[in-house]
Amino acid sequence: MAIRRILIANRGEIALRIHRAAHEMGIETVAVHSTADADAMHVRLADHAVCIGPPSATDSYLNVAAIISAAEVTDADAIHPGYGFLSENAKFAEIVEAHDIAWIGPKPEHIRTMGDKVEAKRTAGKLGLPLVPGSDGAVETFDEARKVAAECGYPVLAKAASGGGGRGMKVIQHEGELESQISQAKAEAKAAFGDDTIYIEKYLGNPRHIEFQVFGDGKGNAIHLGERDCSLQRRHQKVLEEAPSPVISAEERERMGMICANAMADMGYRGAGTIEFLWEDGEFYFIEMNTRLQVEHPVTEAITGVDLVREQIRIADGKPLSVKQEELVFSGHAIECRINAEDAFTFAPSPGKITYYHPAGGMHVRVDSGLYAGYSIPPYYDSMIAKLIVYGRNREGCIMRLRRALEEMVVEGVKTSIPLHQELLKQDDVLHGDYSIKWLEEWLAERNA
Ligand code: MV4
Repeated sequence: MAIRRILIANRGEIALRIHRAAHEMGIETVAVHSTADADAMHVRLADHAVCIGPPSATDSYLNVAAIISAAEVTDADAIHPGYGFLSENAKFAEIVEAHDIAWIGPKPEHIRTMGDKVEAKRTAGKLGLPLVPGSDGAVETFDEARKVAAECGYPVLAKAASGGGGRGMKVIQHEGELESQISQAKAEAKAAFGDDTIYIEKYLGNPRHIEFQVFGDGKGNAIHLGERDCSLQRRHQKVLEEAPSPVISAEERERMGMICANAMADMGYRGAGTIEFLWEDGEFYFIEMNTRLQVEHPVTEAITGVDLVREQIRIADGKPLSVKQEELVFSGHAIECRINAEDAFTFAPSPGKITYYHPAGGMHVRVDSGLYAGYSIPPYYDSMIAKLIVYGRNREGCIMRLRRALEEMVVEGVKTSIPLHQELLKQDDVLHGDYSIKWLEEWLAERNA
């Protein structure tokens, strides 16, 4: 019954992160990897390793049959999907469970609901989460769109129901461009997702991206672990995340957090989830829910002391949440810098061999990374090679320590985004926490002008 051996259906730092949690619980691990990842750190550390295909993710990390076969031959009794790849694939979750393998993730029905942004918004509304004003579900005709747009006031946004990550999203500034923008949104959505369903929302001009971490036991109990501010993004890629948000008071955290936790309890949500909001002028507006562990989960771990991966495994094993809401204490401040193998200012990818590596260390400094000297970063996957997570008693102390840690960290052989982070942490707006989702791209545009 109890989980003894977890297959990790992922790669890179998150595969290592999951391996560490498992081993700390006395659970064995199975690494599955593409031919390009045979020398990865998590493959070396895992108790068992199975090569599941060639470099292309479609043929390896997205290859359902190969992954299920690997679980069968290694006698794994659970699968952790990490983030990306198959983590939010409801069909895969169903297949895993149909093989009597524990799925370390939410119930497939909840993954499916939240994957459809129209369904997600309807569900969130029913559960009492505040929504962005807009259409009640999908918009079928231009007339209907015009009516909704007039009600919420221009500008509005056409969004793809199957979207996420900003694809199939079009701003409509005024009624004159409504038909052309909707047609374009539909065409993009059809091409990207094979589904041209769209819905309409009031366009928020200068919001922050603030997300709440939630956890449910699947039996009607749920907690929240506060928020993360992920507003510093470029092309929908987060660059730096922090917890708590510089603009959210303890009262506001408690109020919104409880709305989120109660919503998850009501739906019987199981496992880790993130409820994403846009925040503008003191108001929260639900946009999406992610039914997976997120890249930036360590900042929440730093300020709560809760090991989120351990918690995921416990819940998949039928155990209760290890912490009650009243017992959770938010303390101090944490910031994560995503370190990518790319040019710090052109953002061109920079794969290749690491000739020297020295991670930062010291008190309250965490580096999640599978890097080592001699490792070759393959060109086939995303460019994130390390996460530097720093904790401090307060935001100022955290930033001072983060600057110190960035000075210490050495990655040679490839270009990295370390210089970008060093530059960012000198900017007054960043130091003051005074930024929205537009800040980074505007700053980069100015700096390249
Ligand atoms: C919005 C918005 C403004 N108004 N919705 C982008 C991806 C998707 N997850 C939601 N997104 C947005 N939805 C309304 N009604 C602006 C964005 C948006 C954004 C959101 C979060 C973080 C970065 C962003 C960058 C550009 C646009």
